[in-house]
Amino acid sequence: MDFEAFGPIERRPLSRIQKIAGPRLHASWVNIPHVTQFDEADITEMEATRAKLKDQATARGIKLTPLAFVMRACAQALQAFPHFGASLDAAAGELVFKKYVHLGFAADTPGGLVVPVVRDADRKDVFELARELATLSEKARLGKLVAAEMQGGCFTVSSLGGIGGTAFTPIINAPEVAILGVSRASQRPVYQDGAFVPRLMLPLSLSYDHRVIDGADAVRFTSFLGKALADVQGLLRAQP
Ligand code: CAO
Repeated sequence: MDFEAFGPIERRPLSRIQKIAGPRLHASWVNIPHVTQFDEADITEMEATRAKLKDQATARGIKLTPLAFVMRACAQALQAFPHFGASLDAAAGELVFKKYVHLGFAADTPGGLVVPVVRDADRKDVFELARELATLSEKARLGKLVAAEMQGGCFTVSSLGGIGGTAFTPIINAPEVAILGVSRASQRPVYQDGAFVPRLMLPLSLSYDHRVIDGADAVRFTSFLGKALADVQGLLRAQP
């Protein structure tokens, strides 16, 4: 396309990350039948508890962000719904179930989008998860992640909640079969016991591979996440 015919232009090369991620995102978009399920979670108590724990976390050098709680809830949901962490081996006609819960999270870096992986997320509490999220995202921003730190994920969380938005349709990070998008929490009127009360609601956008997951299970999964995020004591309970 001759854009110069219409006015001045400038050409800039894609970043190294964009060159790698672009074809992968495209392949996922065209090869996987995506459906996105929207839902919301009441995180009023979770955020009140997080605020109470902030000083304790800071004393341990940890920034306790909502993402750590969301990752904890996802680890619980993946134990309850193992096929959301599986991979499809279409050639063999098999689903591959993994006996581990490694969770990826999308990190925005100056070079582009990368997905570091928190290993054995099901065995980590919110403090450990928060510490690892901070360490990995800092490494990502500095361009210092090694390949092994971006491999082996079972499921990905993409949080845009720190920036804004109400919902989006995340692209599945193949060979995974589902990804959770998180948008910005906001105070909303919720009808409870005959009256509207202000509750802090977190928007969830779950994209899934419809060859592996059906719509009913997707809603069961987001409903489970909603309950898990509303049960802050459950999120804080020590791990086996
Ligand atoms: N709703 C409301 N506020 C939220 C929130 C949510 N869902 N999620 C985070 N916040 C708040 C945090 O509490 C924090 O506020 P304070 O500093 O007052 O405590 C602030 O937003 C910033 O959070 P953060 O960005 O430091 O931490 P995080 O754990 O939410 O996110 C990371 C870490 C690495 C995911 C993030 O920095 C990032 O890169 N996000 C972009 C991911 C992305 O690009 N996804 C898109 C992929 S598809 O192209």
